[in-house]
Amino acid sequence: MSRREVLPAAAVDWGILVAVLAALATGLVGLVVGRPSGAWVFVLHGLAGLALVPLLVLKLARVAPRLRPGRLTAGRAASVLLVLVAVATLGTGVAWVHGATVPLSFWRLLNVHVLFGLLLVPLAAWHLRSRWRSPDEVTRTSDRRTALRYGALVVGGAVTWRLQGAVNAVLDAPQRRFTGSREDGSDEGNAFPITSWVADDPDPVDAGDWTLSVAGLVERPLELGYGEVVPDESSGSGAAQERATLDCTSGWYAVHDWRGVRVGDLLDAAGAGEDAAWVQFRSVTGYRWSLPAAEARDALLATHVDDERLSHGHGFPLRLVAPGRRGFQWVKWVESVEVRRSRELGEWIAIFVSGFDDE
Ligand SMILES: Nc1nc2c(c(=O)[nH]1)N[C@H]1C(S)=C(S)[C@@H](COP(=O)(O)O)O[C@H]1N2
Ligand SMILES: [Mo]
Repeated sequence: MSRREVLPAAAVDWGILVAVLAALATGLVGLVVGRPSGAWVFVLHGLAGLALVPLLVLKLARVAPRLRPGRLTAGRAASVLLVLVAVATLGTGVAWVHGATVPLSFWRLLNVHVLFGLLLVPLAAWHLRSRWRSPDEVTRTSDRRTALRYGALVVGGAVTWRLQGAVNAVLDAPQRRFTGSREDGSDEGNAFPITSWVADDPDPVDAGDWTLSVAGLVERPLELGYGEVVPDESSGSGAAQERATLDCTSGWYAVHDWRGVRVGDLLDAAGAGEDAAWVQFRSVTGYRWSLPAAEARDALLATHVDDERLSHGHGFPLRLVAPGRRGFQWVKWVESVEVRRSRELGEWIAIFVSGFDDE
């Protein structure tokens, strides 16, 4: 380590790589975490992001002389782009945590953060192709002082993490759930955000033409009309009811009283078999998702939200309410329940492409 360096170059570069990989992994996993037991994933995500700040400052201080306009090569231009995207990712993440909003109609700052984060992957991969450092270099160039300074960095990050709550109190920033989502439209019936994951935007479903099919590994497949899933619209007597949180990965959540039929009751009526392991919920658009059978039994197919009939945008006539799951799994406009032996992996594609083949 040269006299003027705070940390050896290899230690900084490897620290950056490890922190980026940790932030990427926790960021992706966080998209499917909906229960408080998974809150640590988001804590790690924040810590990885915070650790990147001083590491990137050190790195930029080191390489800045190489980036003067006269010395710019194509490879270095790509590196500059990488830096810009990294700063944008960190900036949008920090701004989101502190309650910033962007005036981009449909997009929330958290979407922008995810987009920049994903853009980092190919840019970073390209950068690493030509700048790979052997991990041996870290041990060769590091000493006790390096380790102590790294320790200070970690402690500093943890202290910053603690301070963030106080800063938010001063800023009067909106509260976040452990997932990072902010409250929007709870207990207000249909007046909460409408989100379609990518392109799903079907015409309103005519309840008269619509049926719900319950099929697959069952003894008696069912075909139910709207009147059979919502026996008494006004009182909802005999209907299943549940208070649950819809938490969208785009950064908002809403808590509502949902009413409808318990999936377990449908499965019992149809005589679901012993080998039923998964239950798939399919939308009129082809959008679909599966839950493990035991969890699916406790889920609701809702016709109402806070005593209002579901609006078209929220999935009329029937939508899945899957407590503890993230919003993208709460299938709207459900027309089929299929009991299955295994999970269909094509769901992961369907949620991205359904709606594109409509026209
Ligand atoms: N069929 C279908 N169901 C869907 C979606 C979709 O695009 N198509 N979007 C999902 C996403 S990403 C979320 S967050 C919730 C949003 O429900 P809402 O529009 O009622 O708020 O619905 C989910 N169910
Ligand atoms: Mo979502």
